[in-house]
Amino acid sequence: MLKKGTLLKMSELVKYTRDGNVAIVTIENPPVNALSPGVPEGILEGIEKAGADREVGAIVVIGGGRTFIAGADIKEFGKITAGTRPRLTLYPALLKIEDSKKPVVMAIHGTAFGGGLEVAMAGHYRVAVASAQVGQPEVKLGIIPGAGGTQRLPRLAGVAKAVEMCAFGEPVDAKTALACGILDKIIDGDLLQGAVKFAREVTGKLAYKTRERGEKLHDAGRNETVFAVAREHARRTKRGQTAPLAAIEAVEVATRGSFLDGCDREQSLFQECLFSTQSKALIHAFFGERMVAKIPDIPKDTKTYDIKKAAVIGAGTMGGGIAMNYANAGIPVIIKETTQEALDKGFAIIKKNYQNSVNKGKLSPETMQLRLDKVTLGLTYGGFEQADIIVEAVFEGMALKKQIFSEIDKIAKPECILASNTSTLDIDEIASATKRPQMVIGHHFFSPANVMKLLEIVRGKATSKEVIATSMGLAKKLNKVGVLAGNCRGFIGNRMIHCYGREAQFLVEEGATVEQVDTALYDFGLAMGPLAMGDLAGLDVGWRIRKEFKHLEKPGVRVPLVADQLCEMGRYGQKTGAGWYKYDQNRTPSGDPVVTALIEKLARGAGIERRTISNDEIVDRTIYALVNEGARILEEGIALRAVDIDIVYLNGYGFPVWRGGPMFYADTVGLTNVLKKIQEFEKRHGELWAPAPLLKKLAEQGKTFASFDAT
Ligand code: T1G
Repeated sequence: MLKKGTLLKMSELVKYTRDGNVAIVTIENPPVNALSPGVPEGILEGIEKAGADREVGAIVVIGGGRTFIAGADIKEFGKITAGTRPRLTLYPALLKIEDSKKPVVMAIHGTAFGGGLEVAMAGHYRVAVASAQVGQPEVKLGIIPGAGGTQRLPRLAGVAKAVEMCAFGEPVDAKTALACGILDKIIDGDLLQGAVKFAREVTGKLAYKTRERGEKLHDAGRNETVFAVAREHARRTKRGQTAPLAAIEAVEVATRGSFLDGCDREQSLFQECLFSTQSKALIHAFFGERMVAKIPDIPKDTKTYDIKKAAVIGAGTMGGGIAMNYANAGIPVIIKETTQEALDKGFAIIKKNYQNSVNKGKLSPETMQLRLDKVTLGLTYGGFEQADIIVEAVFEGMALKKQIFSEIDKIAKPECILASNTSTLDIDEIASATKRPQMVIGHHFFSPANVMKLLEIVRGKATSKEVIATSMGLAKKLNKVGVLAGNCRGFIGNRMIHCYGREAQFLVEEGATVEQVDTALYDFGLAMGPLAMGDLAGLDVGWRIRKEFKHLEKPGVRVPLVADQLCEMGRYGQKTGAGWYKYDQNRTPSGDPVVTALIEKLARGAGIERRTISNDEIVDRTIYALVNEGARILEEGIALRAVDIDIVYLNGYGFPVWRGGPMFYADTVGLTNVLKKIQEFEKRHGELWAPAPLLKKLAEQGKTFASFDAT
């Protein structure tokens, strides 16, 4: 007889032990116990071994380390779609688990996501600690559950909850999972002990197979509404994406036919999605978001500073939002302004932002108060001497920034990081105003700073590795995606968006309407067209930057004509009620004949022959302008990898995630085709369209930006 704790290696990845009459199957596949090859087999071996052991009355399956199973091994998908790895077939294994004669108790901590939840649902019971989460996030990878998730989840949790989880991909916490029927019990204290105890209690009792439970499936009237509402919501919130609709279809099939028929339909939908470009793009984004944290010349064990106190200079839109990020992370933050009025206005906006979240049920009033209590207001540098980081978020002017950096250089403690939220200006020049350039770095947040995920971290020539490493870790703590950029005008994002916006404006000068340009890009998948985006951000922001850099403009090179004129007319966009569009009191935009007349007048004055322009040309001229400049940024080392550029655009500029980012999109079009178009534009529009040398080289070699990253 096996004594308690006897270890039998079922495979490298799954352990088999016994605690009296309960067999314990433990998955050991760090970091997240993904269902890599060998894991499903090991689980099955363990269950079969327990089934054959007369001393065993029940079985517990549990994850070793920090979590249960976080899903199929996403790293395998590329091999499957490339045909070098057989297709995923978890079904038979899950049916065998379900057919176990002895009750199988799934013990969940951390996350049971995707295939992890599907394995758990093939068990007869599921118990979890209160901090556990369960979910089917596959749609975030452009796929759907591929191992019976869309068939078992409605049987446990009901059709509405299953549609919500499978089509939108958000996890649910243990309390919700218990309430809706996914979990049977929440374990207080040690999970394994609780699960073994639970297993003993159910030993010998009749155990239901999830696939045979149908009581929650059949409410035709209600189901019809559930599917219709979900489809409408998916079309609106997951615009352009195919997987959410496929997931809804798979759940719908579960309500109509047998379990096995449902699994067949699910499998064919899963395969269609897995082999789609959208899925490849979303998986590219998933791994890219983790890749950007890896900086080749900054070792993982680089010393970092402890950020326990922050200070922000400027309580404007950006400063207030930045301060909220620190308060949200539980880091006390001082906000300094120059007048009480500006301070009060800024704090009022912070309070309104939190109240909005409370009103939407996203935040409890208690948490709002906790966060507000982290914020201290001041009109002086009082308290700055204790700060571990000071973030400057004032007006985008070099003179003012240098003055501020020279002031805080005298006040801040030696190990305090001095960060600028500048969106474009030279970090080295700002650092030159201090005696500690090694402590100076760019922390470029994106508006609204408390919402947008992207944090562009700009290293100056002198910025120390410790300050960079601290900044990358701080990004995660602030729930941001930190991307490291080199120092140049506009860094990564704004340098590229300058070219994108330039082409959008050229297109309206050449004959496209304002609405046509914005609609073409909205239909491509952008959250908002470039001209509408300018109106939202404020046309005066770009106007001020153009004036700051006027002296750098090359004579004879075409520049946009209209935006500066709009600003001269006081048309800054939404904030003044008019820009490219005119806005009613609800900020609803409409076309403005004044703008049309202005465009025609300026085009005529510049001798620009207006013509009918296709939507395809609009998309190519604007998106390839991003790609061409992105290739230059890559070649200059301003971005470490092409995927870093993609992550910037997915998290800071509303680029459709299911297209993977501008560089991934260019790879899917084929760099040869992209180069050909750019060369056409160069012939027609001159040097602004000179192909980036790296793009030209990769295209001529038949390579991709992905291959560049792989070198
Ligand atoms: N496969 C392979 N690697 C994974 C992985 C996965 N499923 N999940 C995470 N990793 C890697 C990740 O790349 C990183 O690697 C490390 O683990 C830590 O991850 C059959 C077909 C679980 C909430 O979509 O949501 O199941 O950078 O930094 O912040 O129907 O990882 O260290 O080299 O994110 O603590 C469905 C995806 C798959 C879950 C943990 N499952 N993962 O977050 O750590 S499809 C998912 C996550 C599927 C079935 C279908 C998160 C996490 P590296 P991390 P974390």
